[in-house]
Amino acid sequence: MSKIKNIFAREILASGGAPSLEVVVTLESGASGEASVSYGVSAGSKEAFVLLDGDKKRFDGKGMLLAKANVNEKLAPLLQGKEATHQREIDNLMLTADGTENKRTLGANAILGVSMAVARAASNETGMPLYKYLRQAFNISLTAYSLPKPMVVMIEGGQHADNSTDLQEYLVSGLRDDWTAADNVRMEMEIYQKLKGILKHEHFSTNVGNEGAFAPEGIGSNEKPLKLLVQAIELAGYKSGIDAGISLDAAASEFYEKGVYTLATENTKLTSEEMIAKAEGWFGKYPIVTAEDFLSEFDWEHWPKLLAAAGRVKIVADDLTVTNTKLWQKAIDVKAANAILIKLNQAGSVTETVDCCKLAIEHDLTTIPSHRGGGETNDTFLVDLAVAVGSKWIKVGPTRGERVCKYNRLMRIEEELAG
Ligand code: 2PG
Ligand code: MG
Repeated sequence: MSKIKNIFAREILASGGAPSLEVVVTLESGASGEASVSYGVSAGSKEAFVLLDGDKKRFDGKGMLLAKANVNEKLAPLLQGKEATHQREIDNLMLTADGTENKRTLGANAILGVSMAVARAASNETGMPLYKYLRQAFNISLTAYSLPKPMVVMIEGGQHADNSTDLQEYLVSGLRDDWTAADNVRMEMEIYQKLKGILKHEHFSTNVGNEGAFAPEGIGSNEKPLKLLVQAIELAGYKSGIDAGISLDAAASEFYEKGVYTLATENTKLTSEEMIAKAEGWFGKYPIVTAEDFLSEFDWEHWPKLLAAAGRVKIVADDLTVTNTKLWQKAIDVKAANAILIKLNQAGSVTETVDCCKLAIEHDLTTIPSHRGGGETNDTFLVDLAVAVGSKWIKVGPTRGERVCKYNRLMRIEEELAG
């Protein structure tokens, strides 16, 4: 048990070359914790508010000096002397001080940075690894520890690349429960390398997008990547549908307007029903295991129809539910989705993120903690969270330091749990 002595924020850089926030929390005992905050490119409209400076002369308005000042001048004095292991109480104090539904006053970047750094400091204080500490702090007992399998972005388009697919992400998801996390990671990277060879052979660029996945310019088809992934899985010596499946993140809110889904690369416009029919067709033809945001966050009424048509495929909500317990409860009630993408910065505090995961656990639904597109950092909190709440997968890009550090953390945890 130790009280918070000092909280300090600094502006750092995130993966896209724009600022983010890093927070250091020091306790009276001398223990400390550090955390940094990520943010997205194709963010959902109801995500917690990221406070940016708006000063066009600095980082084109994307500076985080206001959020930094809110940590150093408002949150630090508020929390000094508070018991670091009382995470829920600390988060609640910050939410009350903010006073808005989406953290507009202090900024979710400021609040989350403090929230994560407090959890790290407390875990260091208690001598427990973060995943173990989180289970204890939030009394997570319904699920056992689990080592999530990687869900790796292999091809990216949409807002994450130029002139690639309309759909945002094509991923390979590990399926073998009887393999180690390290084996699953190895498989993914072998598939990624084979995919590179296939793309080269077909004269596509192997340049990468925001998340380190290939962004084949001019591919001109939203279905073609599915074929390429099956080929890559098999060429790498794995069985598609048994060792590895395919996941999709359409990020469909980005190409939806007033009931119409515009697939610009194919020069096609589809209704919601036609999108659902497209999904069903693909589900029958490819080893697809999850489909995320296949419909827009503004098209709630069609989500239940998609879920009803999905069969074995898990329907994942991301922009629809933005790691928000109320929206997730609504999605569960209306049967819009049976899996949820979890992003700490969508929620804006550790407590709210864990509560969203717990709601999934209570309903026996799937959680998938995820990286962010253009504003990711080297922080690996999401991996410990995934282990703590028993997530089935973690969604992260295949290359670049801010992505592979997540897989490296996963393999370290595996080693630690094996004793
Ligand atoms: C998503 C994410 C991460 P972004 O839509 O799931 O891949 O993208 O962080 O840009 O919202
Ligand atoms: Mg998404």
